[in-house]
Amino acid sequence: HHVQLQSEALKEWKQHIEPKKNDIESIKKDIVSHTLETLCRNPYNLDKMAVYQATAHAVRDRLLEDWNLTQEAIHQQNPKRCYYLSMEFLIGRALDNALHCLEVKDAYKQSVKDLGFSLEDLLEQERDAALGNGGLGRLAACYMDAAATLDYPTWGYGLRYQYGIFKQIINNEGYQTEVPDYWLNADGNPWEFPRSDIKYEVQFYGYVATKVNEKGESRMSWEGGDKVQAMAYDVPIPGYDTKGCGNIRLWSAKSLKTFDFASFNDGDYDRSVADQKNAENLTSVLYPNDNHNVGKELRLKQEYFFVSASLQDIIYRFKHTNAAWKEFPDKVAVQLNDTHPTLAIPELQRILVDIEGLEWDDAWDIVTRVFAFTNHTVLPEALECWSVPMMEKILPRHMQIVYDINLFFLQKFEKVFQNDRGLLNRVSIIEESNPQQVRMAYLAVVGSHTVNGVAALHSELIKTELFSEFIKYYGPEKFINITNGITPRRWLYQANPALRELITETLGSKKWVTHLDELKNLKKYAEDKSFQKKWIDVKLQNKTRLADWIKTHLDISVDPHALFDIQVKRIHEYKRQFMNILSVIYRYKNIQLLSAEERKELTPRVVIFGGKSAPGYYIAKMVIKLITTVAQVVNNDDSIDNLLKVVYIPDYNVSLAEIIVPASDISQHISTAGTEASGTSNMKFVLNGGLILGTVDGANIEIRDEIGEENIFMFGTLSDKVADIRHHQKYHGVPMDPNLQVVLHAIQAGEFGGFETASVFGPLINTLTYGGDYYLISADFEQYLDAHDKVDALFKDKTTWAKKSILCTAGMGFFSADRATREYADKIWNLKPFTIEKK
Ligand code: BZD
Repeated sequence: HHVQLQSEALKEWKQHIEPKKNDIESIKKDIVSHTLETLCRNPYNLDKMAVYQATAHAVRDRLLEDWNLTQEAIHQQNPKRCYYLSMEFLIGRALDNALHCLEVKDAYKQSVKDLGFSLEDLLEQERDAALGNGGLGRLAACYMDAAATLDYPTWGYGLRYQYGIFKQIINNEGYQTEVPDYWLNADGNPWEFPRSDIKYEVQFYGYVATKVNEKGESRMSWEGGDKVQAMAYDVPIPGYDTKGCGNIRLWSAKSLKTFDFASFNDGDYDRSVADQKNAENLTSVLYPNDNHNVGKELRLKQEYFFVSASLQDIIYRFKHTNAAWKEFPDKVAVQLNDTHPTLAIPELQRILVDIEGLEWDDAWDIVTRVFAFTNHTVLPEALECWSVPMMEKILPRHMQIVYDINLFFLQKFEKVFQNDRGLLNRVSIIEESNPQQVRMAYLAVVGSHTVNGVAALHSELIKTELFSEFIKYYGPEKFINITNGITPRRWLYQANPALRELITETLGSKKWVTHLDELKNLKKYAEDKSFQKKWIDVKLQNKTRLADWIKTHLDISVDPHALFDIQVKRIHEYKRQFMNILSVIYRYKNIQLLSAEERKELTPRVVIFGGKSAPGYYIAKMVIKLITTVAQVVNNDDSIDNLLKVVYIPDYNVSLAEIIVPASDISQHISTAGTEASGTSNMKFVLNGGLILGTVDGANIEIRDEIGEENIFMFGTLSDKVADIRHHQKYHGVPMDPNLQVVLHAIQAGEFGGFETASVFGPLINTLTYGGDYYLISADFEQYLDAHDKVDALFKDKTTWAKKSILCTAGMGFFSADRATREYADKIWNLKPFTIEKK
């Protein structure tokens, strides 16, 4: 760290800095001066990007006032702090969100208009910060919003990937292709602050030696190897209705070796910059797999780089308060967002024992009082396991520490369950495979004081399945549930202005924005005819906005009065987009059979899909190909009277979600029971008055309990029946649903894309037959079609539909990220808000 300068004069002058003013004249001045001075542009040399940048700078100046106030308040109050360690933050755009949180959007709109531009145009210039795959990364972003809004002293830590999740292009043949997302382009990112004074060294490889420390004790020491530098970038996170402002600190890898002059002088220019490039590669790209672990060496290095830099920073800040190590757990809580940051556990143990000279047991006591672990999946293929030889090479000392953690754990375990060797093998952090593997989820359980699942069913499943053996030792209290939540700021207030205004006008205040339970007061209007009319009109506006987007970007015409049926999420077999498109084919073939008279009874549907497949996930990519192929056929078939349209929205991301989510009549959340830990888009759709067609899985269950079972379409095998059905299929084959059989025949007969294309779908169809229908598509198909019929029937009854839609929104108070974040603070972090003025 740099030598810190003390300047009394600066402190004094700071008092004289006037807060920014939010009248239109002041805002205009600020935008113009940023255009001229920050960007060095002028009226002869302007484009939308430049005006966006200038506007963003003007807004960020205001955000920084709050950021500085917050740091000062926390510094003075010195509360316990919480750090949310996540390899992903799927933030999306910042400008619109900041304008809303600071409550200056109208003033900016007018200012920008006076200068000759449209604010909505400028907002579109911003690239999404897409540093995440899906639900896990978006959850982290929602929790940072809530923590900032509630004035919790909570910081996020993450990685500053130069390439976020790839941009998805659907090519002319209807396949997904991937293009790198170079979001940190030459325009610069006004929403981050490079902290060139905050840098740490991170070590890799090398060997372990024994050393005698100052106290004359023998200690292990990690020596040699490579070093890479981590540099901090801060991303301010606005809170709503507070002068507090949160922060996410992202690490970027820089080389310590600037330049190899020897190679340069030899004329070997490639070599002279190679080390630098190698080091910087560490934080180049986000791994694009969700719920699938590939075990790549670079990923392990990313995880350690992240954990090492974050812990050094946390410890540096702690030491600044001159507290003793034993107070560390009273001052610091660290939440591990899935197992990705789990190396923090052996890393803190290493720092305390090897470097700080604590005894093992004292160190371990501190470690296990600091960390808590959130599990997001029970899918076996998603659980992180690292090969022991690989860890030994890259992190030799950590490997030893993990062995010791495991040994001491098993010793205690063995005292209680003496002769059960099978059990000891099953709970071992080391899996005795060839090569051996480190089970990161087990390490996270053993090194944390609390483990939580993300919805009630999921938290039960981790207790009864994934971690059932650990309960025998720890008891059930260590394992708790905190059902996920979403931020109402981005997902209603910002994304759905028409509904926001209607709700605020009806409830008579904006209190609901920070107290989402207030929405329950909408219930009394559920049957009010004039309110229903306004409600229906809001939905129609939002559907029209999406229809316009589809027309402009995809040149497909859809009728906003049709039923909008939406499934947008990562493409995964367990999420069953395949089942959805199979039912669409069933619907299509049915329409073909109907007479003109019968067709009058039908509800026109627009079925909308969106979502990315992991680039290496062959079956998921085939699902996309099937959907786009069906869309081609259906949308060009004039004989079905526009009763069905199928739309694939390419490159689904946070910004698109803000347009899509408010526009659903029905959204689908149809995972095989027991596979979707929670789901969070289900919450977003229902909050915006969309009904759900879903399975008895994840948070769907709690949504049903909150809004009432008469307001949700649920179907399908229950989770406790899934294993039996799979077992039965293995030995007796898959009983094929007759309607499903018809659909599969149609595909195989070349009705979609001809015979050549049909053969492409062979492996996809085989997932339903050969070796069993693992995700139970056939088993659930009949119930699924029945549920669709009920949706069609109800949609004709506009009044009842409107009533249910209102009751959906009214019942969603529980799913606020504010409630979830408070639960983390109370049940896990033991964290109180700091004191700061309200706005
Ligand atoms: O986490 C998701 C679950 O699948 C959802 O059910 C749940 O709602 C959310 C939030 O709790 N998990 C992920 O999104 N997981 C990943 O994206 C991921 C990323 C890298 C490695 C493994 C998983």
